[in-house]
Amino acid sequence: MIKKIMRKGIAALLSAGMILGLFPNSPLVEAQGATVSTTYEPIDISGSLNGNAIWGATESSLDVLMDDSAFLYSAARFTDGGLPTNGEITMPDTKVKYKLALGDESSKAYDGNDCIRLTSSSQSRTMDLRTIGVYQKIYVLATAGGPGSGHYADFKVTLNYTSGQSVETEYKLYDWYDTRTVDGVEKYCKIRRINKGYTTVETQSSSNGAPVLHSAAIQVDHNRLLKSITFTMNGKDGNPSDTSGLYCCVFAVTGATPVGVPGRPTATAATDVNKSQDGPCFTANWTGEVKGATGYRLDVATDKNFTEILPEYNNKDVGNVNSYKVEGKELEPETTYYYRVRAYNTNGQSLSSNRIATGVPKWASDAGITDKEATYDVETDTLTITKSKILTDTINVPSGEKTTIVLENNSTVTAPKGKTAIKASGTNTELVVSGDGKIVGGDGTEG
Ligand SMILES: [Ca+2]
Repeated sequence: MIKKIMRKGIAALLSAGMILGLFPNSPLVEAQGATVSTTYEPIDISGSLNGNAIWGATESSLDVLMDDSAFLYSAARFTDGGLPTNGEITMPDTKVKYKLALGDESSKAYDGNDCIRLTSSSQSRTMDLRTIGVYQKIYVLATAGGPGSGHYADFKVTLNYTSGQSVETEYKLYDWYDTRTVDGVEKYCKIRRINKGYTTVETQSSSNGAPVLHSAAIQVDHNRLLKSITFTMNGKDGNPSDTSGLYCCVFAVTGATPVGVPGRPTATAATDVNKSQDGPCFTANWTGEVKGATGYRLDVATDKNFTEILPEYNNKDVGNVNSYKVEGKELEPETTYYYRVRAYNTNGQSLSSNRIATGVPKWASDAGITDKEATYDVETDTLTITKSKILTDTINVPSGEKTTIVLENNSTVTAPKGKTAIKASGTNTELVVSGDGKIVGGDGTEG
């Protein structure tokens, strides 16, 4: 029987906020194990949101503006022209799927910051990809306020790769009341807006479907790992000195694979893990049922978001195999590594597989928990403790994330003397402790 146990002391340390979790790591459209046309993977932009352009379900309309005169709104406010409360938007022609930033419940949709907003006083913003990926194209859903119909904001998107290169793409971001057809830019017309100071939907004076959001595709080097994207506003009609009254808002970013790439492979548990001083190594494994794959590329990192990839194992072509021994001078003893793979064929690479950890995360080993006493699932952020343990230090779960600790086999976790057993702090941190085991204080009292 699973019972939820939580020490009062722990509960008090929990932040009330929930992790946003706006964008799942799994793609919205996917056909596992088969060659697929194009897969779209919404990219998490939650860490970069600095603008509030959508009137959320419960927030004050006084806090919201897209440009200096109007704002968008959630369908929780008005269904006519409101942005969907699940955040999912599909473009009418290309069927590109976006996921807009929103709260974790539809009753709170779009409350708080909901876009990357560039203004004359904040002309550039870099978005770090939460999980670094390989794509053929990046789609950006954005719109501009201020240039006026027939004009545009000069808008730059810089793709920064883990290998060090940066590639800049420049395009015209048209006014949200500009409904002309532009090559390569698709319009999303199912929105309306509310004027500043009002709480009712603007009377639509035009019959042309404005306002609109613009969706544009940007080519990506699909042989490189994309690390971050920098958005820069560069003036009206190509004049960098004319930024007054211009507003550029990015609402969502989606990555797409090339057409005809293999389906996403499934990584499986590491074997032959050796963390000793004498030649640390492990074998990475994945399933071989992916049709159409002619080979695989492997990433190995020291963090689960792959921001610290080992140079030797950065998008490494390991050939058409289903396991690979990871070793070499870059590997340190007593260290947990994270890996994932992508299948490729002549068309390009699939989306990245699930991630596998070679042992318990650092926040667990820092408290004295060893790989023999616990297992760790990266995708669900779950640490499962299977043996009784006297901690050498407090377990400090990562801040800003949702972590689950499961106590199995009636295991007892004993707090270090004079210290808390488990601590969660920081905003948007959530901790769930469950299982049939228990936590006791360092003095032997029931936790
Ligand atoms: Ca909002």
